[in-house]
Amino acid sequence: MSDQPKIYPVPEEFAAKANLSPEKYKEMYEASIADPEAFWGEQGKRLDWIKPYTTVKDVSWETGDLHIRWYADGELNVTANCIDRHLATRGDKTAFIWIGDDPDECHKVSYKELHAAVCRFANVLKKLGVKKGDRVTIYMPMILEAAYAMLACARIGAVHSVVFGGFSPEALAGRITDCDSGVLITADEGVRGGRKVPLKVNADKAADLSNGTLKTMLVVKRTGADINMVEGRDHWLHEAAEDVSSDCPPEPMNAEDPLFILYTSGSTGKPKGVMHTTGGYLVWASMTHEYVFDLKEDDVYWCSADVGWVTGHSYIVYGPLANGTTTVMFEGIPTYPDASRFWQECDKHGVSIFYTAPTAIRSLMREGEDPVNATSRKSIRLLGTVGEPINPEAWEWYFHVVGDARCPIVDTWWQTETGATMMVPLPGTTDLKPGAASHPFFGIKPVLVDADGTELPGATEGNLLITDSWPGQMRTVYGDHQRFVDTYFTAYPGNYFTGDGCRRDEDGFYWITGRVDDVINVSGHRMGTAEVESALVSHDAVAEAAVVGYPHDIKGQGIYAYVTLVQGVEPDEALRKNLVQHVRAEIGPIASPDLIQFSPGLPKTRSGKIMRRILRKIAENEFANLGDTSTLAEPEVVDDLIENRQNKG
Ligand code: 6R9
Repeated sequence: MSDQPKIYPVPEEFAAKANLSPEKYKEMYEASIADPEAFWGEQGKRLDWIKPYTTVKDVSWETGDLHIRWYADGELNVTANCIDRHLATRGDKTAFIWIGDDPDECHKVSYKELHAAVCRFANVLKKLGVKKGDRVTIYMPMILEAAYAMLACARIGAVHSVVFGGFSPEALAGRITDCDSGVLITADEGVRGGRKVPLKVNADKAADLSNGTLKTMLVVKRTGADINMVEGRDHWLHEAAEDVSSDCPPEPMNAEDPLFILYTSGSTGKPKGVMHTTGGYLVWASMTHEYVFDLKEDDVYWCSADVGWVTGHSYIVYGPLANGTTTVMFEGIPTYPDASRFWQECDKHGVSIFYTAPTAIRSLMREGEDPVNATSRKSIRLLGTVGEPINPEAWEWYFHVVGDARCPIVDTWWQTETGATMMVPLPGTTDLKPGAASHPFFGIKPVLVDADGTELPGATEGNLLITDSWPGQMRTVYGDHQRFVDTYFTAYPGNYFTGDGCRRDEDGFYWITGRVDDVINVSGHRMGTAEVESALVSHDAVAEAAVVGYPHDIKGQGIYAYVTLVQGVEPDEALRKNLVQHVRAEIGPIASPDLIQFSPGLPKTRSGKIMRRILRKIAENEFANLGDTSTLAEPEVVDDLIENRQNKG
């Protein structure tokens, strides 16, 4: 790559029909910053309110009195907005296209059918005793019932906590107990890439580990596997739904009532329960979905994420349904049965908007152009990415090979905490620079600062802050408001600290450079190094562990673990495998260390702090560039680390 990144103008055919223009973006953006009250007061009207709001924004980011409220006296129901209000005009329109792991399996659900399915599911929850405000954990494969379960909770005012189906029983149990969730919705098994995932078996283990927190399990039959049902605790959905009505009135919710909790990794401690509320979140999810994807009524929209992540919440379920969109839900993986799968399905269903992650693009790129060229992809008009910075090579491949240079790419930067997209090259409004998150969405004011919090003007690089609230901002860390204050509002008082580094170029485009904290991004999934470390040290053979990220061709970042063994234990290959297995069991396969280096000692300061900077450099193969090592207690440790560095696979 040359140092000068390429610039692509908006493809002409796209620009001619785009909802936004550069002028319109500028006008709306300026209005959103000049008078947020007026701007968001107007945007709130995109929803149907049972009781209209009379106040718009009530926010303080002062650490002593931190509160975030939007539309605070309004009442609404999320599912009334995502389903009921479409029935008159879009009742027969397809809400979901479900695509099975097996290419022969596919199922369409109209808005009318969605209404009945969600109402029935909601009535089952009621029958099981679920009440407004109760926390319900959802541990599901990518089947329609996962979406029905989320919507059924929202229908009756229960708070859902979706846990990714790839997480281990231990990780699931931790999330169940943290939010005191008495009900779990799961399936007998999941199916991905032709392989079965033993969800109910995992759920049973999690129930045992939850110390009695979990009282009720609702089980969806997916594969028909022979599973253990516990009398009095476990219920089959199909049996429980036999005698319930397909009508369930939507519960009126205050705009600030919780909608969901979603656990995400941070730089310290156990995962945080990010809490989102009802009104502001839905305004934000629906508005960003409309503008980011240049939405038209007849679009067939496919976001390939899993509902276990925030992208699945905002951009498979809530945003698209609030906008009456036809949204695709895919059970499988991009390379099964072969690397043509995405594009074959796009052709089959006439997908017009396709949104995926850089890691998926890189894994397909490795298979070459033939699997792509074997398909038409003519229906696609817009492409998107999310989850991590996209490297320019992958961007170019996506643009030229997948999109035939006809389709803009929306590189959407955002976080679980932000609810939905914060920065993006809005389609039709800007030239495209491969790898740049580009420009702020309406209402978002980014600022770059140095470590002391001094604002850096012009073309520069620094830590990324956001200066003012937006409706879809997380409201708190569930059960630990102080952690919310400490994590996001304390380092740079008066601002929201994203944890990301960012560069602003001479044209004013923003480029996310990656995390500046101890969070690594593996295949677009956030992983706290501290979490992997504590999983490692929970193994009997391990005395100490330090985990860092290193560049990985497919995953973006790989997990590199330095492990010091307890006295008397000899390192060998069997132990290495055993440690990987142990981490998988503690957290899940996504946390598997890619490389483990056994090291007699770790580089520490005289006060005992591990110098991660040095460990990162060694993992990155940058021995010449270790920086200041003068504060090391035992400098010779570093020589050993360099000598025994593991090779990147
Ligand atoms: C939506 C989501 C958030 C972190 C975020 C950043 C990275 C996400 C990105 C991106 C560069 C993009 N990230 N999208 N970096 N360009 N388009 O991924 O949420 O799982 O909470 O991760 O992911 O580092 O801080 P989440």
